[in-house]
Amino acid sequence: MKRSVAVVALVACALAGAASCGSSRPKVTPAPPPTDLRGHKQVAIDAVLDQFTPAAVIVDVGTKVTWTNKDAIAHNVEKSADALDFGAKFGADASRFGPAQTYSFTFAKAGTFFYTCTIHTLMSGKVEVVAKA
Ligand SMILES: [Cu+2]
Repeated sequence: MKRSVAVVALVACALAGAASCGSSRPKVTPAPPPTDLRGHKQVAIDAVLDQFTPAAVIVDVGTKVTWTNKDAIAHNVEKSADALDFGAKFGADASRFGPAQTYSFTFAKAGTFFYTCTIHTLMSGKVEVVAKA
């Protein structure tokens, strides 16, 4: 009986694909694909449950992005340390991004811009700005 359970497990493993099977290597969760919001003049990103949602977006050049803090605690929105120059002063500190506060920035140049909440360093996001086709 034990043997047939093992065989079933092996078969299930093979069917599910090698990646999901038994090794002790840490699982690497691929980042979800960015949310494609091209074609919108304005885009909204929430800071909620200590996450920026959606965390990664694609927008057209000239799009106004507005972050809204939907948590009960203060966050900030700051350029990541190694991020590209956003083309203008970017960011809102915690005194301007408390609960229910918003921050807006219009992305005037193309590029991939990384930002973060420096209070909760796992909170980070990315705005891919592309020239209109
Ligand atoms: Cu935060």
